[in-house]
Amino acid sequence: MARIATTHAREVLDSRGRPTVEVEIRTACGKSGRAIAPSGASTGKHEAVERRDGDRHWYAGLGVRGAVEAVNTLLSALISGMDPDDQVAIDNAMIAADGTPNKGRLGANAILAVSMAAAVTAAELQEVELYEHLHQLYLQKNPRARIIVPLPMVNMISGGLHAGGNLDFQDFLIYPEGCVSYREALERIVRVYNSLGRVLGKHGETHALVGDEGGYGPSLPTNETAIERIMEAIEVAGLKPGDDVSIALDVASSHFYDADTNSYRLREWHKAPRHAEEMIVFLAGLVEKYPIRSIEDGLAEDDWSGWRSLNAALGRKIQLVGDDLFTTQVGRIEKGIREQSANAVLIKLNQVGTVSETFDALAMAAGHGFRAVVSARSGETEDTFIADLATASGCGQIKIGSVARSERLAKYNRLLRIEDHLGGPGVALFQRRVPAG
Ligand code: 2PG
Ligand code: MG
Repeated sequence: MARIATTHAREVLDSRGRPTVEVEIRTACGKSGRAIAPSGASTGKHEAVERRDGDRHWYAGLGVRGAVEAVNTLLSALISGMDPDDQVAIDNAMIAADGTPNKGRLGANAILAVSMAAAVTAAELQEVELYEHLHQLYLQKNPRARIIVPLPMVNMISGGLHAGGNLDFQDFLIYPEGCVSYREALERIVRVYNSLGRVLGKHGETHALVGDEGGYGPSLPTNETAIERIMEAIEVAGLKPGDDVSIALDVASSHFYDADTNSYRLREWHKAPRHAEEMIVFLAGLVEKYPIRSIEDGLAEDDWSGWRSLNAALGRKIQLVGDDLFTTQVGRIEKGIREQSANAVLIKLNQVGTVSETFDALAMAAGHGFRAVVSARSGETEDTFIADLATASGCGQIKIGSVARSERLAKYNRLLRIEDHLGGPGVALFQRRVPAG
């Protein structure tokens, strides 16, 4: 059995130039694995806590030297001598050492980077691809899982907290529909992205500036205008909206939800307070008019009764994804299943803080006919772990951001390598359409 000899963390930067935690694990036999924790901007209230120093003289308080220290002292000693293949034991030991329900003491950024690095090291030891190793791990929780190259849900226009508040909705995305391979799907996405740049330019709208995830960040009068521009871009690219390319939204509505009045305040409503029922009518109107296949966070993170009505209204027609609602926590997903609040869950490793708990969330979804979308964060790095995770779990969907900025392209390119490794286009199992619930 190979044993962990050293675990070393350092502070590195994410795609917004903010510090994050990188961890490198080495075994006695000289194998190693490295991983970096991502970081969100539109974070959910119920996420595991990312530990930051708060020292204003170091990266304006955003430093992670405390989290790095926690790895280099406590966690390093804790997992020394353990087998990197023993993912559950490593994760459980770290959870126990932290001792809080939200990993706030040692920091979810510290714990997650160690957890991911252990998986990368185990794959290195076995001399298998990371997705193959993750698949073996996941089979223990979901024996029916298959290896599937995921369908990408790709950001075209950014708003909300990712683009300086130009639009209320956070992401306007597309799905390539019915492609025979991931390689073909990616080409189609880039075609629409480039066409959208020209369409925005034609309308005199900014297309030179991109948001945190590489989507265009124009100021548009309404959220619907963004959908209109994407529809036009699909057609200009010579493709058919709905058949060749469909649309998805991440409304990220927790950020314009006003808890005091239990209402949603959109700029196009002049911030007049409107209740969940009116938001549902608004979203249903968009679904009626456009080929929208998926809506994420259509309502706020604790508006459970609103979500139930939303799912009753639209859940049979489209995918309704809980991101801030579920925050990748098994308990919240279980509640959503029980209360029929949604039909899909967004999966983000750092919302829960370990690889094992992420698998628990995926298995919980799969076991109850819930769809799952593995997702990047708006603060990302060159780390490509999620491309392997999505493939390994066979969940069928991934959300990485747009096809610009290398922290995004690193993952898109990793999926090209994975497809190739699995036998190439047409041979590898590729998710051609949004999976049925
Ligand atoms: C989301 C994510 C990714 P953030 O809301 O789904 O787009 O954003 O990482 O800022 O939470
Ligand atoms: Mg979201």
